[in-house]
Amino acid sequence: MTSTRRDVLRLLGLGAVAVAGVPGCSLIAGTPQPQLLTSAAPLPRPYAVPLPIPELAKPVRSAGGADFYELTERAAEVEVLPGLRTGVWGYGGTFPGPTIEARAGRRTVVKLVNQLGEPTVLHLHGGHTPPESDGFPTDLVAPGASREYVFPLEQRAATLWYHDHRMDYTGPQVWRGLAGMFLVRDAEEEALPLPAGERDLPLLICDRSFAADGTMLYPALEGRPGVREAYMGGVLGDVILVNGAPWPELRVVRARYRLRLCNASNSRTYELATGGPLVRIGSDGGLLAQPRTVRQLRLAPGERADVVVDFSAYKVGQQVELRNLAGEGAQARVMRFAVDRDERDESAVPARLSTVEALDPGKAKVTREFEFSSGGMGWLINGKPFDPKRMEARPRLGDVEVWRLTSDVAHPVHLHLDHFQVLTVNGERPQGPPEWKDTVELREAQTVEIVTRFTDYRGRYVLHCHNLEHEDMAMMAAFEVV
Ligand SMILES: [Cu+2]
Repeated sequence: MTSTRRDVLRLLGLGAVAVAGVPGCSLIAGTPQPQLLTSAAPLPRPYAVPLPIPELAKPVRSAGGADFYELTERAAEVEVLPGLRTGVWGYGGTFPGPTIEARAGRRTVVKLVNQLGEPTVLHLHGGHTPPESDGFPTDLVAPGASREYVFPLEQRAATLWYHDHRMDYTGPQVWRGLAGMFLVRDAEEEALPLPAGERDLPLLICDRSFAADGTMLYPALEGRPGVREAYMGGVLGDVILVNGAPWPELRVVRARYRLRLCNASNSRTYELATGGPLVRIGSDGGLLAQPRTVRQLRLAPGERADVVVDFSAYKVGQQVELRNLAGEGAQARVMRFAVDRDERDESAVPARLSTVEALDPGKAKVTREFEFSSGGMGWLINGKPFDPKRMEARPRLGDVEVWRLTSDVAHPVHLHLDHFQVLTVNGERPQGPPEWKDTVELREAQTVEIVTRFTDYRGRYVLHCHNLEHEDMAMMAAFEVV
């Protein structure tokens, strides 16, 4: 794999930068949008497949206050569509990978063993991680090699996920299956009467498309020239998978469930709704201060939301669809809950969940600008394609900073190292008290101001678009905490 999309980008880079630098020109009209790949495989009717729950990873050992895991990346054949075999790249050979359950403040060490034919990089999305373990996109684990990632997890309980983060190839490698959930728990959250055990459900949502033989379709890395570039706006699948199963169904009891919704799609944004109330209790960075009831929930790639749904509002025999109001046809469906039987429910959603410190933008020493834009044959931040050696910012450890992000088309922007709070969207304060985020969706032609504080670790990190095709086409910037 010698020629990459990056080469194409470099060839066209100068012209692209010049065009992108023209303010107010009508680039948006010609800016690539995500493209739908249509499956040739026979697709199951919705809700015919039971919802799988990924296995919990077991530590290979625990010592010195740390838990040690081994994750082997390998190719495997799994049944995604009934009756067909699909080749995946999976952590532990499964898609999604096993769920890792960890405790805040307890060191979790993951040894990544790469048994694939391509280099990989592991990133714990939402992890407050030292730089050498954060999965900088050029810190490659070569085929046949392994690497230990150390996660101190000095952070709040939260729904995180882990996935591949290799420069220029994150899109195809995540698409092939390299993603899994990672739950951080803590005593504060466990003291609350929230639904737990089997009623605390990780739901990793992503879209894929399949060739007639069940192979996952993805615009070819090599082969016909220009195919990859045709999809630079993003790749959309026509099958919605939850925990790796197409439009699955789960039998539920008449009780509250905590749904840990994670949008692991390459470029699809969902607008999730059940027709009933969704009680939001958590965001990317853990519990909200208070629950907030919503009717629908927007989730851009990389974002998570924890919601409680009370199925006692339904009768036994009723079916509750989780729909995607942003999708059409089959892509408007996600999964279904079939209300199966009565059960005693001692869970509750307390009116106070946690304390969320409001970061004060008045304390910010610096305000930085990051412009996310199209560069013709790629994507740019501040007019430049990603260069892992160039530091776009050098924030000082301990400092509060305001980052002003602007977009042309929609970009879900993900900041590594520290969580942030959204201050304004197009100049307006968002509704409700502050919450901790690590990914925020910039919608078309928006300006979003975030405030963050750089804590604990000096070193190199990245800020990037989490539309994985945008990310792979260079929409990333490195920064160094000094
Ligand atoms: Cu983007």
